Amino acid sequence: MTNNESDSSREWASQAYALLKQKQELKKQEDQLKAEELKAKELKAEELKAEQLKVEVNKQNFSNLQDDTEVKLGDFDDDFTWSAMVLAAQGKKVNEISVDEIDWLSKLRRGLEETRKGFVSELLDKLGDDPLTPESLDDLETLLIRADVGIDSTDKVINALRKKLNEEVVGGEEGIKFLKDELRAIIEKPIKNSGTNILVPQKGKLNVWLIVGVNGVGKTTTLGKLAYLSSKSNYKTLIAAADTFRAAAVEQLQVWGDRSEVDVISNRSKNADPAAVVFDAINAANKRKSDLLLVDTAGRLQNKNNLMDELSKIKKIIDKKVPDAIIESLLVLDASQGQNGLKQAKSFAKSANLSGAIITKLDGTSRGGVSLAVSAEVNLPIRFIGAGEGIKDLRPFNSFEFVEALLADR
Ligand SMILES: Nc1nc2c(ncn2[C@@H]2O[C@H](COP(=O)(O)OP(=O)(O)O)[C@@H](O)[C@H]2O)c(=O)[nH]1
Ligand SMILES: [Mg+2]
Repeated sequence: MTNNESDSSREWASQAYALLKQKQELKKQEDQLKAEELKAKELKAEELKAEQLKVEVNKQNFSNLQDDTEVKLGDFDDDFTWSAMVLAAQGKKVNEISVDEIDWLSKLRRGLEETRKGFVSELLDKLGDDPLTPESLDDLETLLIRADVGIDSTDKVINALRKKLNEEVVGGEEGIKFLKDELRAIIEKPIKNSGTNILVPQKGKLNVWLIVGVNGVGKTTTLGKLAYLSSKSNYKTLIAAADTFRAAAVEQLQVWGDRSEVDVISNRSKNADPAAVVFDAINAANKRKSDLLLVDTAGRLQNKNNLMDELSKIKKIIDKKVPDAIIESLLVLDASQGQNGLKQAKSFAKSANLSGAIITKLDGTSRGGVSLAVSAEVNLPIRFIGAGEGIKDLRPFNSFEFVEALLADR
């Protein structure tokens, strides 16, 4: 190797060394950048998780109001024991159960007592502890129809039981359990189809819930209870008084608004246009970044076409003003109207593009079974049920609790 050659190779080596150093430096910077990026991502994920947790908590609050200032625990009675058992059967831990939940379940059980008396007690007498017979199936069929469960769902249950009976001996106890499962499956079907287990406002968007139904079924009352449930669960809530037909409707709604500390957007001038009220309410909701706008609507049946026109006009306004709003059209049905409620559901479903049902007045009626008919024959998910006139007498629908309350004596 000549001197020249060794110089140039030293040169090369030093250049290579510098290049390598540079590369290493670059790699170090790159790694650092990557680490920072990762950290940022982790932070973002944590933020997201916290946000989700908040949403979850709100969701839970929605179905599990923790505010028990008004509610007092009753005696440690049969209702209490039953309610606690139903909650436990769903995997709830003792420390997750609130007084409100127990109170509500007791109320629901008492509310469905009339339905139960005319249905379950007789059923239990008939079925007893003996194995089921084809005759007892006939009796059961009659009972289900009488409780307004509806022909479709009754057929489904009876056929399933008959099939089971052909394959094996079915004891009374086992028959009841099978019956409960079948009934629950019927109510759960539309809920599963909807892809949403419990209806809650979606965050980051305006949710508009149209409360529809014929006169007197409990729309305004239900809306009042929903406003309370929603604002207590930290959703920014607003009410639109779009029933402009009844003079006293706005006052009635204002009372509920005051009770739940939710503002009511209304237009008290005579012959105000419901769609115009909704227009104003959407402006207000946008300005305030509301999560949920509850719209009370009129329900005069004598001019049903007008009613449907009105509803579609309201929907058009919402679509135009807030295209990404999430609209729910919830049909309110009065359980005490039995088969009539089913008829209403069918006619509204045809023209009002419903997304769910709310069953009210489950307290003190003997026709709670209509909930099953609505699920099976109109394919509507039941979202809430009301059992009383108080502000807390409305809860997200839970098929397990409903069926247990319906068949509570066993
Ligand atoms: N017992 C009972 N009464 C209810 C229930 N929901 C509403 N009501 C009553 O039913 C009547 C009509 O209710 P309202 O909300 O004005 O019906 P709307 O015409 O559909 O708005 C009122 O007297 C309410 O107090 C409920 O769950 N149980
Ligand atoms: Mg009303």
